[in-house]
Amino acid sequence: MQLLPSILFALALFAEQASAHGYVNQIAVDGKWYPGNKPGSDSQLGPSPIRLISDGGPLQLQGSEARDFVCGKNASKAQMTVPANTSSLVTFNWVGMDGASAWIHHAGPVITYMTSCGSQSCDAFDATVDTKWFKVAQLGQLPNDTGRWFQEGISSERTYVFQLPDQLAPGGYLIRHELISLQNAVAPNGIEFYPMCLQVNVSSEGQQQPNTTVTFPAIYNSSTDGLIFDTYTPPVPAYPFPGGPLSNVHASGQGLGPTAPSLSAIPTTSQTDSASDAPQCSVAPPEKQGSTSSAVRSHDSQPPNGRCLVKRNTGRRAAHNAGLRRAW
Ligand SMILES: *[C@@H]1O[C@H](CO)[C@@H](O)[C@H](O)[C@H]1NC(C)=O
Ligand SMILES: *[C@@H]1O[C@H](CO)[C@@H](O)[C@H](O)[C@H]1NC(C)=O
Ligand SMILES: *[C@@H]1O[C@H](CO)[C@@H](O)[C@H](O)[C@H]1NC(C)=O
Ligand SMILES: *[C@@H]1O[C@H](CO)[C@@H](O)[C@H](O)[C@H]1NC(C)=O
Ligand SMILES: *[C@@H]1O[C@H](CO)[C@@H](O)[C@H](O)[C@H]1NC(C)=O
Ligand SMILES: CC(=O)N[C@H]1CO[C@H](CO)[C@@H](O)[C@@H]1O
Ligand SMILES: [Cu+2]
Repeated sequence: MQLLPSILFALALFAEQASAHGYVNQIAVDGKWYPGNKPGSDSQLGPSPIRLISDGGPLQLQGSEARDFVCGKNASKAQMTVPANTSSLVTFNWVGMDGASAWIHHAGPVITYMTSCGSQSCDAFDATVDTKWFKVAQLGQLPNDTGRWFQEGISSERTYVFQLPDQLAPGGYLIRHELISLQNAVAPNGIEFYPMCLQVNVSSEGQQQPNTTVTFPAIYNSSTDGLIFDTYTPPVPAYPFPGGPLSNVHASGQGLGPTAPSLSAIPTTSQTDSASDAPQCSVAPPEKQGSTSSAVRSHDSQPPNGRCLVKRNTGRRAAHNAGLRRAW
């Protein structure tokens, strides 16, 4: 059995070469959807609140530009800044590089940060210069379900949902939403980062300011926990999240448990994906008293400040499990 991890690692590398990674295709605030543009699609830009990246491949610790860790590869400012309220639900629709297939990676954390655009309008805000971010949501492993991660739910449901902090001060914010993929992180420089940024304008009566912040790429250095991690060899330890603990400014979590409102379905067409054969995908209704919700609570003492919707379907799940290790 000692050979198993290295075999899986080799298979993972193979899967990596065969894949083309992905990006956030569109987003919703409280169920209202806004389109994104396909990475690198300079010539056919439509208005979007999602900062455009030049390519949906991963950022790596060695070989990627420092500025790309802020909002993704060669990220450019977006034209729209979309309205939101404190406690609004923000949904990210992750897709594979063709804009229609599902996100392929399963192992790794899902982390979301925010920063104020300050006195500037977010569509003019340059985030690449010493921008200070606070962490508003993070999810890692499914508790005691060794080797499996919430990110798998982004692959199966295509969405990740989190709630804006309930006491956030009003104004323009960039939301930096990041998938980190660990399938190759057994080895140095194998970890992959996929950050994407969204521009929102928050209406609020709140006044809360973050008391700790981080900058990118400074938090990713040789002393950062969690950048080399073996997710294959049981028992897999609890993942040490990079970027520190959740900020004092984060969602209460009340809106994402059993009482979460229904989400509207993902639009199947967008300005960048006009293919009518795009797979129909529905958003799982939030579970009533599901295992995920209670499991999230028992994961640690934090409420589920952000979570993806993992639809439980045993038949599909069994089939998925069969392919899981190869797919990684
Ligand atoms: C980066 O984006 C700029 C426009 O914002 C574009 O002119 C340039 O070609 C892009 N570079 C790469 C490497 O994609
Ligand atoms: C924000 O709240 C106001 C007042 O309740 C509401 O009219 C508006 O639709 C909300 N906006 C969003 C994006 O949910
Ligand atoms: C942000 O929202 C506030 C309050 O609704 C509004 O006054 C302001 O014009 C908005 N700013 C932008 C850039 O949309
Ligand atoms: C390295 O990262 C850690 C957190 O990941 C951070 O506290 C520290 O300041 C960073 N060091 C440098 C030199 O940037
Ligand atoms: C930040 O705020 C949290 C919650 O109010 C508090 O527990 C923590 O000690 C504060 N940290 C600093 C550095 O002030
Ligand atoms: C990944 C994870 O949640 N591991 C936990 C499994 O349960 C043990 C004992 O309850 C915890 O110590 C681990 O942290
Ligand atoms: Cu990838």
